[in-house]
Amino acid sequence: MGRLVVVSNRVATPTETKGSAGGLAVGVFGALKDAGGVWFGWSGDVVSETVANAGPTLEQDGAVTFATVGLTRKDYDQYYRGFSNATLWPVFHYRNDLARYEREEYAGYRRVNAWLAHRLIKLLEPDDVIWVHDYHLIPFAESLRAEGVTNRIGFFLHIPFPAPQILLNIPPHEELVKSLCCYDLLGFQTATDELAFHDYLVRHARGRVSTTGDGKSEAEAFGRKLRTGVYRIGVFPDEIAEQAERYESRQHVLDLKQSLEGRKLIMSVDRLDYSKGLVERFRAFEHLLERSPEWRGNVTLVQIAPPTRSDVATYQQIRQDLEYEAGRINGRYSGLDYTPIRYLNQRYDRWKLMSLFRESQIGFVTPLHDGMNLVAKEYVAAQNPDDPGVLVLSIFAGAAAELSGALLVNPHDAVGMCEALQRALSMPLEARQRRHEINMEALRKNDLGVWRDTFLHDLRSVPVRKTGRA
Ligand code: GDG
Repeated sequence: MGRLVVVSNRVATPTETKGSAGGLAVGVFGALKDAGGVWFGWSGDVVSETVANAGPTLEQDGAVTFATVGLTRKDYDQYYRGFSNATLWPVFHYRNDLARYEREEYAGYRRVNAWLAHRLIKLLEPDDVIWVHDYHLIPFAESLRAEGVTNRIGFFLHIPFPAPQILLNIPPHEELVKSLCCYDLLGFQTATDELAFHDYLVRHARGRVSTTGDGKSEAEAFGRKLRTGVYRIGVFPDEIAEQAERYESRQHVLDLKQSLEGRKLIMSVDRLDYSKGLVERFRAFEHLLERSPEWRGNVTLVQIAPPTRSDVATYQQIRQDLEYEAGRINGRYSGLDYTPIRYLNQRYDRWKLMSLFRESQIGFVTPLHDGMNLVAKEYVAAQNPDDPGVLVLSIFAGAAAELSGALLVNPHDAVGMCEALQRALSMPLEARQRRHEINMEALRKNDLGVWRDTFLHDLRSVPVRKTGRA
């Protein structure tokens, strides 16, 4: 079996792969450790051109090499802040209204992809299998192929793939899809995303899609053949359950409990991003207080929202909007000893978060669009099976297709969300337990290991190419 080479915009540090930093890093690292290999990508540093070109910096951890490069200010602005996060991210999340398109940024995006691919080449061995992650790196395989690389290359899209009519808003949509067709295997989070991609190929690229014997799809477009599949990302539920229980008796949980004075707790955790539906969520909670006076003073919403991409303008706006809403609602419903919304604009330790989930009666997860949403899965895994909380989940999270024990809501319907909260707050123990069991079964059946191993198995089964250029 050849080595594994993982390519992602950001590379986890060796310490981050060891435990509490995030499930994904741990999951991907597990596969790297088994096969041996390289994790390649941006270090997160903005550096001078000389330093950038001197990279990659190598750090060895057993059979795994962490290989990172810095980006120049111009590359960071055009590739990361620009086309990736101000064009692709909003459009792929159906927020064309927040997207901008600049030709220079797109050119920078392609230039950085080509440059990154070139820097990886000297680390590659002939049998390596290459697994590229996410929207920052759509043209990466095309750049490798242009340099004659024939290795198997797979791509996993962590965010939604938009319906063609939405994708058409990005002027170079055809080039992007053509670039995707340079991969051997494309993985999507949900059947809806895969279908949207097929739809584009058939209706806008004169492509063909067929089903293989093993239920996977084969596509042909732009003179290239590739496979596509649905690989729903998961978590390691038993590890989360264990850690959440272990942290349950720590001081932070005791402090929280004491401060709640017997009130019910609704928990939400999201990166501060407009795709997560935070403003709509606050308004739904406001409806609850407005329509159900019996809950005033008796329920608290804790929203943890660590800032991300804070140098992108649309992210500054969502922060302002949210601060305004939290202030307005708290002004309206606070008492001398009661604040309805506790809005925490900071990052917390992972296991601390899981123990807070365990303490709460509701996990309120209502993105407007989300590839999967791991918070929803983490919330379920962290519950105490003897007295589990209820997950209130948006129909627009990829996770909604699996977690049929959740109360599903439309995040644009404030009253509907408020009704789901009312239902969850007064749900009898037996019903909560039944729903929790259904959700846990789904998590165990399709955990992070299954996601990773099926993708890699399918990628390794693709016939190897004879030439780099497709
Ligand atoms: C993308 C896609 C897809 C959050 N706050 C803190 C913290 N987190 C952790 C959560 C969770 C992760 O970050 C967030 O994952 P999500 O899946 O919810 O969302 P995105 O960041 O948008 O991820 C998404 C995912 O990729 C994987 O494919 O599911 O759809 O958008 O693990 O717990 N972790 C810590 N402190 C925090 O304050 N430690």
